[in-house]
Amino acid sequence: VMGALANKIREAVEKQFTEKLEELKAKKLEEKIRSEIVDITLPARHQRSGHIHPLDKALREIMKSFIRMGYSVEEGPEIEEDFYNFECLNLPKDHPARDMQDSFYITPEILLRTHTSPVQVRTLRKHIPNSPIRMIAPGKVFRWDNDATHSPVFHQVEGLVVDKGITFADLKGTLEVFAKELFGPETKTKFRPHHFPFTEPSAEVDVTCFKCGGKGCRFCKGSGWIEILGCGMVHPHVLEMCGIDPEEYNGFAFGVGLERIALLKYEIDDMRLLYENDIRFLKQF
Ligand code: 2NM
Repeated sequence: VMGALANKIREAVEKQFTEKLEELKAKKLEEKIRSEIVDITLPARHQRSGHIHPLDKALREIMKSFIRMGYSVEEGPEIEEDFYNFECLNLPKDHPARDMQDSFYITPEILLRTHTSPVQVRTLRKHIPNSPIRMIAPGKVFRWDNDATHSPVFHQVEGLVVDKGITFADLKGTLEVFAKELFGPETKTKFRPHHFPFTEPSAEVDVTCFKCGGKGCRFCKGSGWIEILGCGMVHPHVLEMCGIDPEEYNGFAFGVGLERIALLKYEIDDMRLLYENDIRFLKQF
C-alpha cells in the first residue's frame, strides 16, 4: 500500500515538474524570438566604398603604355644615398641642383630622393652585360617646395633605355607613341632643346593641346602647346659611373611628373585636391 502511494506521489511531482519546465522553455524561446526579430523592410546599411585615386589612374595608364612596349617596372628606396641620387648622375658635390634648399638631407650622405633616377642607376649597376635595358621607375620623390603648384612630396615616372646603337630617333618615336596613347591619336609632339646634367643632348617635350587641338585656348594659355616631360640621351659619364662602356652602349631617358599628367588629363585646377583624399572629389574620376 505504501509503495503504491509513494509511486503516485512521485508521478504527481514529476508531472508538475515537467509541465513547469516546458512552460519555462517555451517562454524563453518566445523571448529569444522576440528579441531577435529582423525588420526586413528597413533599408540596408550603406556600405561606403573607396575609389581609385587620379594619380594612380594616371600611373596605370602610363605603365600600360610602356609595359606594352616591353618595359619593366622597377622600384627602389625613397631614402637614398647621395651617391645614387646625385654623384652617379653627373651632379658633383658643388652642383647647384644639390642645394640644401631643394633636398631633404638626413645626414650629409643620405637624403630623401629628389627624383627616381637613382632607381635607374641601381638597375644599370647590376645590369647583365649584353642584355638591353628598357625600364620605367615610378614613385614618390621629395623636394623643398610648397605652394599651389608644388608639393614637397610628389610623384615621377622616369624611363630608361640602354642598348647598342640607340639614337635620338628612338627617343622621339617612343615618346611620340606614348603621347598619342596618353592624349589621343591626333596629338603632335614638339622637342625643345633644354639642359639636364644627366643627358646630352636634352629636350623638353610639348604636346598639342588636347582641348583645342593646337589652336590656342584658356587651357594651354593661348599657345596651343602643353609641356609634359623632359628627356635626353644618357650622358656618357652617367653610363661610365654605372659601370657601362659608353663606347659600346648608349641610351635615352625621360622623366614625367605624375601630378602634372593627372591635373591635365582630368582637368583638375588645384594640385592640393590630390592630397586631401576627399571621397567626394576622388569619385569624379
Ligand atoms: C628627366 C629628364 C631627362 C633621366 C636620366 C636618367 C638616368 F638615370 F638614366 F640617367 N633617368 N632619368 C632623365 C633625363 C630624367 O626628368 C625630367
